Amino acid sequence: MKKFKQDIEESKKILITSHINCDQDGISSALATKLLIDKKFPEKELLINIESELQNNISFLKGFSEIKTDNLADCIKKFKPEMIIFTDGQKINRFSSNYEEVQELIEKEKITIAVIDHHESETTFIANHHYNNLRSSCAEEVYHLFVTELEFKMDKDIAEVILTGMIFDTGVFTYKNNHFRETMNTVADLVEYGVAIENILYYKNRYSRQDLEIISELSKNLVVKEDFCYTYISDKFFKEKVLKNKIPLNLFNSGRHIWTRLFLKNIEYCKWGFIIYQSNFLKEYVVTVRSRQVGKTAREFAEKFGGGGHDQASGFSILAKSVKLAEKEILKKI
Ligand SMILES: [Mn+2]
Repeated sequence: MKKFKQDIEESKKILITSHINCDQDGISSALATKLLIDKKFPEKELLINIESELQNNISFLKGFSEIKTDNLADCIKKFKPEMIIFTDGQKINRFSSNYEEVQELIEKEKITIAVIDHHESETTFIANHHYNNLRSSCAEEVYHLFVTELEFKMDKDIAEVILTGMIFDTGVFTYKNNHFRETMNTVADLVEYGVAIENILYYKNRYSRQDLEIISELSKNLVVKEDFCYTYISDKFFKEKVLKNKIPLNLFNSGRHIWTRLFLKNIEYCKWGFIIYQSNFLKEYVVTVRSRQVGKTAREFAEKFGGGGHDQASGFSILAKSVKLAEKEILKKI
């Protein structure tokens, strides 16, 4: 990793990027990389460009507003970096819709490539530097690479960026983690810089009025059976709120995601459950299924209808003339 540091020192312009459909860990790891290099080498020209819509629930983080979201190949042509650091992914097609052009530019301009990731997947990068220890978040990899190994200096803002990536990618430290003790030691380090976990969770768990409208619709239509429950978005609600754009589709999706995450598996003693809702295509209903790690799996149920997914999280779609008819069809097969 000494060579990595040397390559940073020798590059005047460094581009930092993360993947398409960028999540909070991708954004945080790119931001932390930029802030750490900037603190050590303030004379460098650093730019973050992520070819993606950005999750704005972490827009409170330092440097967020300076992130560019242009096409990556166009950005490389304009900015002319000597080095590119890719974070939170190790397949080049995850980083741009025209990744072939990105690859050509890298070869033609002999750009130094560094990849920082934490996924198990195979890599398709020919990188000069590759850092991946399969930790539970990329933000954590960034911390250990720059701070533990290269001894770059930290501050409270950088600590907040890193801890945010960690919190989002670990499901607030609840997902299986083979490096749990190390993760918790890192949290302790970060908190000592003065970061308030409560503040990060506030931004993570903030609800809009539209979210609450959807939560209330789904709660109102809830049916609880012996070991499962289900609910739906009524055709009337979808027509009057979503199709008339009183609740734009992205906010509609955000609201039902929240209900799914907070309630679907957690009602009374239900072991599994599902939500029926209209997609933007008329007369096609989408069903989201979730189950606890006991009893029937969500996947088994979804497969009965030609769907699929993971054991605990899956889905399918069904054609029906109304949501009540979709409900009837589904209940027949339980
Ligand atoms: Mn990640």
